[in-house]
Amino acid sequence: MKMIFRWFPNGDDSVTLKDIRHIPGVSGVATALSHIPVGEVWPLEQILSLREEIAAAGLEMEVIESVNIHEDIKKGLPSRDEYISNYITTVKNLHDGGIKCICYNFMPVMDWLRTNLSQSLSDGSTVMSYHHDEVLRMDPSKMADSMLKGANCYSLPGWEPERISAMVKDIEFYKNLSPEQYFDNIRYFLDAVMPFAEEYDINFAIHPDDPPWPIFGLPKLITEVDTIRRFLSLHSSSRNGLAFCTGSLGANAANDLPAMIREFSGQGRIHFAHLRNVKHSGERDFHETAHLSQCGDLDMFEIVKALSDTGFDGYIRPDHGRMIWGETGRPGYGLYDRALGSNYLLGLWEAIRKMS
Ligand code: CS2
Ligand code: MN
Repeated sequence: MKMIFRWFPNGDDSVTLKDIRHIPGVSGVATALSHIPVGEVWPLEQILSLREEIAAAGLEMEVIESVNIHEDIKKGLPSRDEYISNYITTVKNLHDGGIKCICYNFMPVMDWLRTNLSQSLSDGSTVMSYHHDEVLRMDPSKMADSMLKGANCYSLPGWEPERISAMVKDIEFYKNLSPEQYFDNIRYFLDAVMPFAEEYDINFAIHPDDPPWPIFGLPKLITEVDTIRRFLSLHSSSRNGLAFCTGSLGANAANDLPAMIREFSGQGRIHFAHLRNVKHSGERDFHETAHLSQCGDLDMFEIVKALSDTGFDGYIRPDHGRMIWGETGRPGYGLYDRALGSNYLLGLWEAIRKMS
């Protein structure tokens, strides 16, 4: 297992590589060439120069989060073949650049969604939260504005300008696409790309839908044990795996996360784990919390134990944290609370390993 930390290059992060290097036990970063528009090839030179910058700080770059999937692939349009071919070239270049794991998602239109990016907790910290009633009242054309307003001038992963401009039209498009067709579209993508994942020894880790239920009538893929089983069965290669995000899947209290980890990690299909905690305030309402079990509704001990018991040897990163100690930055991605979280998780990992 390697503990890594998400980091955004090109000055688009309040956290520096030097800061990350000071967190004990963190060996590398999950990062991306996020300035390249979705669908274009990532040039090898740019991958190598990012790798050098990270190596110069004493850290590894083995995980990409994310190589986003062009909307035409998700929609199943004829133009998808060209975007898939670009994707495959990017995979080859990433292999040549030493990458071992690619995280991606197949969420239509938008990536994750929250209704408040800085809700105050009783301890004075702020976190991101989600209230389903507010989403039902949301005007999709204003949604991007309200997300970006709370982003403190940093980019928000999954809320890239090219997505935002097409958002309203895209929501309409998906109204005529059945969940079956959506599964077919990801199958088409996997059939094309997985042979190259094999050839280039790269693990693919799909991120769950966040939140894991339909919004604006959009199809959802990775939400619970059944849909994950179905997704994994679309392509039997062990390279076709998961980024198991406890905060995303855990937003649905019915998901038994340790049991899911035992099943999927036991099959060698979890390549990346995003560990964070959430507190439910209603069936479809939650806010994010510090990583400790006692701060939210997820049992982080059982989650880490399930990973350890099943011989997990992929990457873990602390996911969204609180904003604390006066820090300002990209919501969820400050330094302090994620640093605390990583070391709590490393502590659990060490204790569980030594006791087993
Ligand atoms: C999110 C996502 O939960 C998370 O990690 O911040 O943006 C995530 O990075 C992507 O969905 C992965 O493709
Ligand atoms: Mn995540």
